[in-house]
Amino acid sequence: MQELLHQFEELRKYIDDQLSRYLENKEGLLEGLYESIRYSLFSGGKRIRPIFCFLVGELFDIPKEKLTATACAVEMIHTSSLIMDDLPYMDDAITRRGKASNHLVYGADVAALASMALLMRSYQIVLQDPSLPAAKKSCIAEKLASTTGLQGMVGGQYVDLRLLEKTMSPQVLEFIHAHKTASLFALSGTLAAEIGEASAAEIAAVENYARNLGLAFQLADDILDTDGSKQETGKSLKKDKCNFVQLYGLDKTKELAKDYTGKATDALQVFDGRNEKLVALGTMLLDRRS
Ligand code: GRG
Repeated sequence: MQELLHQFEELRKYIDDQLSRYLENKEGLLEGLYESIRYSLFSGGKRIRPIFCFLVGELFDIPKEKLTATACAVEMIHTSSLIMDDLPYMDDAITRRGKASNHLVYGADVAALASMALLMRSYQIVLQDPSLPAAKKSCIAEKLASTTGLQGMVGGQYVDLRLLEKTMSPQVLEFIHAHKTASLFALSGTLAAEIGEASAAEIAAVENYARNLGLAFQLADDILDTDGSKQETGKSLKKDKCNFVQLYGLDKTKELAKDYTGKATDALQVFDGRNEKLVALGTMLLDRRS
């Protein structure tokens, strides 16, 4: 386990360096906007999605360089969505990762631009990546767009903002988290599998693992929202209109998180003998306190 934690730390450093490289500013007039982007991008995120991308890459012996743009693109999308999610006309959150939300430091106008710029930059770094063949790049860009757009995170956020409070149903809540959270997890893993020329069965196994883990991750988030502290999570708590704990209670939510983690682990059987790191990642996410 110690070895794995060390590997994650090394990967985090690598991801941070690469993100800095992708966000180098060569235009003085834009410095304020870059500052706002860097403020959120380098504010202590766990980098779980790109780490997952690299772990799947290991299953298929993909050199790290070939996954760098994709892994960083996913992290840019994640940060873009956090900045937007915190805006006054969305969740109106005042803290994120233990710091004031982006819009409280730079203004809602600049925060919205920072979110938009990160999203666009994510597509651009994939499309400009010299290590990927053109067909692969357009396939990745299409998947990035569908996961973030109407059929993905934007759709999930709409249902969250407009329909959740009215219905308070488990189906609606699952729809929201499948689209807002699990879909980006799934994308990180399946893109790595596709870059590694995995078989259809292997890609399906990674997707199955990631979708279940993504939901377990969200359940753990809702548990932390109830029994965690602001110091642990670094964000405003109890802002949810309706979450799994409110629907099912704390004990049942903990049980469900375990069930989804179990389903995620089961999906890895096809990688028998080389799936230990992904199994460990599942346990770490289930037990996380931040
Ligand atoms: C701009 C792509 C885009 C989408 C617009 C605002 C929106 C639609 C969607 C919101 C999606 C969202 C914020 C989902 C929450 C996902 C979640 C559980 C975040 C916490 O992830 P961690 O714990 O965060 O990995 P860190 O801080 O470690 O990076």
